[in-house]
Amino acid sequence: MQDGGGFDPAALVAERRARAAERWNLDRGVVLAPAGLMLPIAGTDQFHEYHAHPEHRYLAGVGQPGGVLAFDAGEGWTLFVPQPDAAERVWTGDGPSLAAVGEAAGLEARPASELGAWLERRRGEPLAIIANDDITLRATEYGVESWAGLEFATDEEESERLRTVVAELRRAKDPRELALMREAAAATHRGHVAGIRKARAGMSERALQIEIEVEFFRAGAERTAYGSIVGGGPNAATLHFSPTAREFGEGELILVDAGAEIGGYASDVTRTYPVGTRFEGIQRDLYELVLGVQGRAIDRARPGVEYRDLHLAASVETAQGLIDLGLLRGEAEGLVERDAQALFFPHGLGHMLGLATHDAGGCLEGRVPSERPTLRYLRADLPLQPGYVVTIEPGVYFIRALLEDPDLRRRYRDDVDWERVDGLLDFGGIRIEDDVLITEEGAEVLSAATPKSLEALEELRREGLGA
Ligand SMILES: [Mn+2]
Repeated sequence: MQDGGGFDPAALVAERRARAAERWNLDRGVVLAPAGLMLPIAGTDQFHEYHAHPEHRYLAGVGQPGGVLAFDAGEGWTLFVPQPDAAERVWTGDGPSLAAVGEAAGLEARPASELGAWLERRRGEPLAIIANDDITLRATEYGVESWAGLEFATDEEESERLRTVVAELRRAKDPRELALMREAAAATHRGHVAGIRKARAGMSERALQIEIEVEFFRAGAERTAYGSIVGGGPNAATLHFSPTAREFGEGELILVDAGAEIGGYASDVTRTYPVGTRFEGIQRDLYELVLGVQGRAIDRARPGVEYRDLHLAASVETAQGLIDLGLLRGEAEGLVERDAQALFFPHGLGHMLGLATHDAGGCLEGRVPSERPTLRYLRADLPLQPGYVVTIEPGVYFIRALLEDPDLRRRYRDDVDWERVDGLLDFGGIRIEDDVLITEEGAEVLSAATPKSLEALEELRREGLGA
């Protein structure tokens, strides 16, 4: 089936499988990539929201609960998909036909009831399992009568090698993936703009979350890519804050980190804006600082650049900005060597984005995350290449858990103007996050439409408040 972008989605998924098989380079044996099963909510007859394992979804192009993508080194790929029986069809419907699933996958799809016999014919062969490895424990739910009876020689190390290959392939997005990520970014844009217009003093974080998410869904989102973060005032300092009934107060900032998911692909965008119509005083200074750091990081992002270097440059610039504002004292590079800026910017510059919000393959093989506060939460450590999608999301926060820690206050006694910091403990925080596609020439911001300049945000706030 031809898509609007002039490519054939099923053929692109077939290409992914061909690349994986080539790089796996197996002479014999079997690889299983189960999607995962529906997970019951304990004590009820309900299930958690289903999310197919991204490795299955990447290689199969679909993500049916209980689906298994199977590979035989000699015969190639087969997709097994559960078919509901009559009783299940009464309650949950027929579901997609085998033919439809197979067409989307670019493969012949077989009923899951045939998986047992397919495995039986390969009894005792070397076996690797990627994606969801629950099949050895819950075989009957995948339609396999007895796992132990198959006498497979499962090889953990080999499974890990094959997983790593898939994670590496997933870094550079193909045209179908990029089309979905653009759709997700467009839906996210609609939600954020609605939020920026509708926020006001007296509205709760939960109410704003609903206004934003309803636009995601109206624009085609299947789910939110992650739990939306909406924090007003001091709550904006909590990096992954779950919205509450707390109402926004006059003069506060609102931080919204929320993204739509379409076709399994995530968008991840953060905007920070005033409850009123203007960023005031220190809000304005700190917003300009974070916006400058973010803009320069995006400008530097291009093929060959180490993501870690972008993060370190952003750390030095954040330190310099905090020195200029009188919150830190000393010299920026020396402060970063001692991790002083991490008191205010305690997370990484961003991460890979795709079938997961924190997508696979973020660290080059062999690179071990550092324990240093500046690097501890850096989720991407690799040279950027065309087709990679990363987030770039610096921030500055006043986090009580760090700034009231007596050990940290002692360690950074001379580096921080503690009196000023103590006056800002209820400030909250500022984060600005965009989704960035690395291109041959540099970078394209997929979320560029969503306003972030001071002027654009203030104008939208005036419009929204009718001011
Ligand atoms: Mn993010």
